[in-house]
Amino acid sequence: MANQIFQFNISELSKDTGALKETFEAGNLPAVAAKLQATLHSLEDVRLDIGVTGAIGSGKSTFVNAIRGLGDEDPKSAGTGVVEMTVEPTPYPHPKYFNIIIWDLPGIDTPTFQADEYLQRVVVDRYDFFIIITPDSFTARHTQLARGLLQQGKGFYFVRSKVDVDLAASRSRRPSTFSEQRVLRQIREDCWQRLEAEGLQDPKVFLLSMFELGKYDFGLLEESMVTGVESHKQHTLLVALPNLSEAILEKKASSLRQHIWLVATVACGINSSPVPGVEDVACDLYRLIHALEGYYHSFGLDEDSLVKLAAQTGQPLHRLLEAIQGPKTPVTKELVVDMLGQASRDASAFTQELLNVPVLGALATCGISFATVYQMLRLSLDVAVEDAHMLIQTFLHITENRLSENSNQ
Ligand SMILES: Nc1nc2c(ncn2[C@@H]2O[C@H](COP(=O)(O)OP(=O)(O)OP(=O)(O)O)[C@@H](O)[C@H]2O)c(=O)[nH]1
Ligand SMILES: [Mg+2]
Repeated sequence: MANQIFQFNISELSKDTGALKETFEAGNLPAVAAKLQATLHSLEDVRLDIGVTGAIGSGKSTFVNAIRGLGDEDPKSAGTGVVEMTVEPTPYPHPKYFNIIIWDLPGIDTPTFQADEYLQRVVVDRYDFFIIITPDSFTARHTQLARGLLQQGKGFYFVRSKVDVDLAASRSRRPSTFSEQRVLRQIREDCWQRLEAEGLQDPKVFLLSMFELGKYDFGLLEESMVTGVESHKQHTLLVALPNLSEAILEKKASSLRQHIWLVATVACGINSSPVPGVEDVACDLYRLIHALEGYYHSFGLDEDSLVKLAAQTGQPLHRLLEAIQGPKTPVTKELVVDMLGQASRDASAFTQELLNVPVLGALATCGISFATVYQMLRLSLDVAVEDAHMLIQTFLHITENRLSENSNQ
């Protein structure tokens, strides 16, 4: 099993960095680690800009906040309300991943709206893709904008917001025959028909309530955004997305798992020093603190995220902390040393497997360190993934948020 993981990852990575495999085989670990460090940095530095547009009052700013995991009252939130708020393109960096910028764009419903002018005004080239929001039917203005984006080669997703309002209205008007699925299907079909009537083929439409983001189509939107973005930006976007669907948790886990060997090589190959109390293991503890903090941020297990989740779900923080298996304190050197000590007890069998992989012969010199670090990261990631699944199932009651009717997206 371990052999397969390594062979897969090495061949994947060597596609990107041609000389890497040769360097590995030449046994030059510092050179390999330096290259991998550059790869890690480039993964962390990728910039991503998302433009959020739509009519005045459609819910643009509320979406900008929600996708960054913020409520309306957070100091870093975009202003929201019933009077027109967003007049100029305004950048809102993700609170944990500053290289991801969500742009709150002006409304598209000015009397003289022209898509070309609008796109020029908001500097269309700046964005990786757009979200076009409406709380009611899509109009010619939305499709004009979409066509403008198609001409510029920019991707976009349509969001039909405030579906909670439609559902509540329908429920109160026709309580005896109300069917949530039927109302959602009608909204979806109306969106498709109007967009297709305006000449847009196969429009991607996602039904959302910004106040119950985990329901309806948000998980599908997350998956589509990740798949649609350029491949070198996928990991960056993925780890930053809210943990509101089982599918997104699994995708995050798989992307982070693929990087474990990379982090372990850098941690053992650069700035490594003996780990006190853990025999034969030398590594860079700060690199590991950074990696573990990355896991906890991405899966919403850091203190800030747990405090927010407690407030959102009305649960006392200590209940959430009792329920998680992973660390309940900030990641310190002492904690990492302790985790390495635990991992070293299981690492020796793994070390043997590792040394049997020919291309990793270069790592033989630091085989025990590498195996221990790898094992620690792998166990920590697995626990973080389990905790994240448990949190969304137990506290957010999300088990499956795919709608069967949405099968054509
Ligand atoms: N019920 C419900 N209300 C929503 C939803 N999304 C936004 N709202 C509310 O709609 C109002 C307008 O939302 P904003 O996010 O300020 O809309 P905007 O598009 O940024 O508006 P401008 O900046 O004025 O163009 C606010 O009162 C929001 O709370 C939703 O999905 N459901
Ligand atoms: Mg606004």
